[in-house]
Amino acid sequence: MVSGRVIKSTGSWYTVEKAHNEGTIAARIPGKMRLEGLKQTNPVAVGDRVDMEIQEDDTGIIKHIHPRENYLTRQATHGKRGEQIIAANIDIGIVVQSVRQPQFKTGFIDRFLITCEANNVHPLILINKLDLARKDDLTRLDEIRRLYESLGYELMLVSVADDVSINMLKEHISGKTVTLMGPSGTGKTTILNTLNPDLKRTTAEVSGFSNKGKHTTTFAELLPIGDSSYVVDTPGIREFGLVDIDAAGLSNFYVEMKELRTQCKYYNCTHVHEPGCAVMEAYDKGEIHPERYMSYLQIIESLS
Ligand SMILES: Nc1nc2c(ncn2[C@@H]2O[C@H](COP(=O)(O)OP(=O)(O)OP(=O)(O)O)[C@@H](O)[C@H]2O)c(=O)[nH]1
Ligand SMILES: [Mg+2]
Ligand SMILES: [Zn+2]
Repeated sequence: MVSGRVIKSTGSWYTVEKAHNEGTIAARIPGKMRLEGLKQTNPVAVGDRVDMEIQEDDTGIIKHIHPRENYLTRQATHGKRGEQIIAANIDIGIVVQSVRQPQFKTGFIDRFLITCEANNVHPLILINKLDLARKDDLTRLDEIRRLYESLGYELMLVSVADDVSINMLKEHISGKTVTLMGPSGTGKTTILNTLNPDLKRTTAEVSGFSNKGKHTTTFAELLPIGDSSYVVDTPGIREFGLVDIDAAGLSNFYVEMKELRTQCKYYNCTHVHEPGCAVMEAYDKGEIHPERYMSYLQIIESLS
């Protein structure tokens, strides 16, 4: 058996890297494994560590997938049911937003953070296109930075034309496997191309009419940055779907609520209208940021 990490998937063939700079093996999975895929449409995902049996023609048959430390999913596309694993064994999940074109939404960030909390993924909030910021944007960005940093999250402001900011990002992800997720047009692919100019991946103008991107990126792959990092670019998404989270459990994934919720009178308190709610009490005392509580209420509503 030979072990390695899946860096690319075409659906029927997988590219498996034995170790950094030690060459790759083209591998397949036995038909049986496909059927075992439960909720997900892809049984093997990029980022998976696998054991392969090497055939006479030097291709591999994947026999075993190591337990995943974590993974992120998205709704399957092309009318398929279920969800698709974007990548497994992710060191940092990056949510990409832009200052303008399109304008960032804290609701999107919160949904991403909830997903990371629920999936054991370390998040980073990346706000791009700082060059487009006007004076009032800067005040708002400062507010947002203080809000998320006070909750213990990391936030970086970058602009692809600003080498200093891009180098800071490069430094931050050094040696790590990271995913880039966010709305179309926020600059995910442009950031990737700036981090590794050899990649030359397709990007698109944000259309002036709708101010939305054009959903340029259509498949996922672990792409190398320097000689120790990997980035997974993903197609833009309009909204971050929350899988397997219900109203009574949502506050588990709000870092400022998860301890408090155990002090509520009712164990299944949703912190919206219940008497004896410790979360609402904390909110009234100004201990929970209004924006976060508002986003919580909006998400609760979307869940029911
Ligand atoms: N002003 C400015 N424009 C940027 C910046 N980064 C990216 N852009 C532009 O934003 C547009 C969209 O960039 P993409 O990289 O294609 O966006 P994406 O997030 O990959 O979009 P999808 O693949 O559709 O999800 C392009 O016209 C980029 O040139 C930046 O820092 N500043
Ligand atoms: Mg893209
Ligand atoms: Zn409560």
